[in-house]
Amino acid sequence: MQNSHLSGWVREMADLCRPDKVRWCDGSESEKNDLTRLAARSGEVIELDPQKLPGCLYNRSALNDVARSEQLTFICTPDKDGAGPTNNWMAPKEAYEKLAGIFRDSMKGRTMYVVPFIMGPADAPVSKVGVQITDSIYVVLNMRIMTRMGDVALKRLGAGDDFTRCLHGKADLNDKRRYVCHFPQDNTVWSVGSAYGGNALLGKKCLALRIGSYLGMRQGWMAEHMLIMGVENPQGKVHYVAAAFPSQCGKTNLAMIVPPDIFLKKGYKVWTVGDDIAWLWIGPEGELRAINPEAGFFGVAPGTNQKTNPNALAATHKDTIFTNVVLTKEKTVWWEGLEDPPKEALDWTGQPWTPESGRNGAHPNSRFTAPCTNSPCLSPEWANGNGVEISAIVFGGRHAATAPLIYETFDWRHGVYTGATLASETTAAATGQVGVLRRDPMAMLPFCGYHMGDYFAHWLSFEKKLKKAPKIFHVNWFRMDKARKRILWPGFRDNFRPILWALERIEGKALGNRTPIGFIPDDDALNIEGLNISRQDLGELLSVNKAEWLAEIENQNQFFDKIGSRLPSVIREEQNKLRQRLEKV
Ligand code: GTP
Ligand code: SPV
Ligand code: MN
Repeated sequence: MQNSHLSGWVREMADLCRPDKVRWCDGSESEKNDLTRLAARSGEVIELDPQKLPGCLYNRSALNDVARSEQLTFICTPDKDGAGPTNNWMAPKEAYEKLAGIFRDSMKGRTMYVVPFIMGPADAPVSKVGVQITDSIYVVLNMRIMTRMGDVALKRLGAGDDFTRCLHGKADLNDKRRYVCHFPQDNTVWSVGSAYGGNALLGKKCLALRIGSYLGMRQGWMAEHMLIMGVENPQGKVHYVAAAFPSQCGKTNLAMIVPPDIFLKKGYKVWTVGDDIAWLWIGPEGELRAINPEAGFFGVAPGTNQKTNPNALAATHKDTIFTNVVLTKEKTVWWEGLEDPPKEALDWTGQPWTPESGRNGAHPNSRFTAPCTNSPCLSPEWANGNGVEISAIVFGGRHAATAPLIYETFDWRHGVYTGATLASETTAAATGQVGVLRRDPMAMLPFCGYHMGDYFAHWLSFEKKLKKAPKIFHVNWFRMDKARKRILWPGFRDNFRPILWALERIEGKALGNRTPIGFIPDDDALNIEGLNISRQDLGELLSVNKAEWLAEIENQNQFFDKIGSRLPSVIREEQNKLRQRLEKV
């Protein structure tokens, strides 16, 4: 071990946690096999059928540890204002002391794994090195898929001190003693008491979004909760789209979308660059560029099937880890929405389960961890360290009413206002009530590592720097009929249609109706060839209701008041302009 900063820190953490052993991970295949064997022996994972699902593992989490714990997630800046009104805050000294108390001796009888990793391609100038310490083999095996892990990261780090220090421990998986704490000033994350997803795979939401967004604000780039997809037209021109939707609102599905058959026949193709996180910066020509800092997909299992997302499904057929899904007798997996339910199986809690048992077999936030390289539609540019040029930014959420299927904002400021006021009904991705409308600006409410008002200002600051600003759109796949019984839009593959409209707008080809909220597809501009949808439903999907929108604006004010004096005046100006446009009609 050459790097004294790293070895010193690891020694310090080992002195705190007192593991029996410290094991440095190199990322090799033999190490993977060894760790798999150890985890299978302890029951931490179950090896699945080697013929049907080669290299695949099954895991059940603790019953109280099935989603991100937003209430237990803290931004620990020296003063409370640094974290802002939308984050939980703890003073750094208090947080270190409190968590040290839980970490102390917590790895006795266990092995401490040291996992060096890179977020981003190994050679990309914008990539960042992290080192995660953990006592969970399951976490190591996940990090191995989700990041560039092992020697490659040590090589990139060299003798330097520039790495995010990520300490993770399961402790006793007690949610009364669970904390996910971020120390942006120290480039450090401490997480204890959970082994699930974003709480425990610290490269993902903790480094790539919370610490990343803070670094981006300081250094002039952006870390966003966005998928990146390339849409290739029949002439072979590829436009890249970055889209921010809150958790469980369709990023993975859109990132891997298979266009409807009529578009496939015409020669359209979609390429996935990333499905959850984008790092964006301004390129040499004043264009917006982006990379996917991850190397795997941590995707929602329920609802994924051959019809909704065949590409995601295909990505899970080898070298994949399944968490909290149904385990069949044949050592294969199943979840709600998948074809061919098993006759007899064990549910995500390990109880006997049949399709007739009247309860879900898989947890609603059950997930697959699959390497990006398993994806049949992976973009040839996915690991290009110079990123791809973004032509369009899309914001979206779950709205039963108000927001139409798609609209185009008038300019960057109006687009930033639209992102800043993004709202969505809550989902199972986080612990808490499901289906409640909450403001989730840029889909970053749980992930912004600093003051939300400053975050909006950071977004606005790009206006001057962007010579080729992408157009900004808003979509809603979840609008319901008046009785709130039925989702009006078929969604999934057909989401390609509004996306295509957006790209044709960029090329100046498609017509849009100017409305107070932005441009909406002209009756015939949205290609609905081969789609079975009534004119009435379509009309409703593309309608703008003045009373609903005025109420929406009123509702935004509560959120603005919460942000307080650091809300940039441009955001209120944009809101006023929208109100004036609405009042004119
Ligand atoms: P995170 O990984 O939590 O960030 O989620 P995500 O944004 O990647 O969402 P994902 O694509 O996994 O979709 C979440 C859920 O929404 C799944 O159950 C999907 O089946 C469902 N879903 C995705 N797209 C659509 C759509 O167009 N219409 C409807 N009705 N449901 C959708
Ligand atoms: C999300 O909740 O947005 C996820 C899953 O992508 S987790 O990694 O648990 O944050
Ligand atoms: Mn996500």
